[in-house]
Amino acid sequence: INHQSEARGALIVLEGLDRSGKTSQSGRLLSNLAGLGYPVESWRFPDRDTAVGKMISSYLSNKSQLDDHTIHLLFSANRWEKRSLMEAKLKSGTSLIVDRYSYSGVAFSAAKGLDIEWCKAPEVGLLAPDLVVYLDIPPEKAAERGGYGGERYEQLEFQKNVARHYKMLSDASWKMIDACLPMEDVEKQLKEMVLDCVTSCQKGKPISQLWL
Ligand code: Z5A
Repeated sequence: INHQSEARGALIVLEGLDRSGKTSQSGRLLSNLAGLGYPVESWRFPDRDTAVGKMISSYLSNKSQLDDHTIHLLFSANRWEKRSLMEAKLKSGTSLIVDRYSYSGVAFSAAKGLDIEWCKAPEVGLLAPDLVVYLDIPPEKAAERGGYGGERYEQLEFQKNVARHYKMLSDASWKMIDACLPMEDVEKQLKEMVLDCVTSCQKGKPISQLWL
């Protein structure tokens, strides 16, 4: 099969609490799609390699302090830095698997008490995902998984609050996967959902923008 026609790529976003398995599943999905011959890349936000990303990274590891509004705008700016490249990739036929996006931006800042509409405003005009998959895990279960607790935000009460805000942001278009299932089961469900989405993008579904 030739997947390399003028067909555009799909923008696939994985969301979920810390330790829900986004990184693991991004890797598996990347191999699965690449194995089927689809041009695909895996991205993540924050992108810690840019100048803005370095400020975010320092904040997350508690090496610097920033006002809640300031860090919110930096997370958003970090997505804007990548917007034109993202659009170019999609138009050239490459699908992108993105680990966290604007929904993380809003859910985490709103969980700190910032107004949700204020949080959404700087995201308006970024590219809208073609598919949002939420890896659903109770915060208590996530906390039991390895490596939890090192960075800012990795605290149970805060994660519960983030989960509530994700629920407020989700709509009927989101696909949910029970992230407590074995990794292979999550992988299989994710692959099926994503193949459907990639196909509809190839058939000409237009690229749209967030929250307009
Ligand atoms: N943040 C924000 O505030 N505003 C924004 O705009 C954005 C982000 C974009 C850094 O994110 C923080 O920035 C994040 C949100 C905030 N803070 N928190 N919390 P990050 O992306 O750099 O880090 P992360 O997303 O929190 O975490 P992570 O460590 O990458 O988790 P994960 O990707 O979801 O999970 P994982 O690494 O694939 O798996 C975690 C462990 O669970 C690992 O040991 C796995 O082997 C295990 N695992 C995974 N799946 C399973 C299953 N199915 N069964 C059993 N065990 C499993």
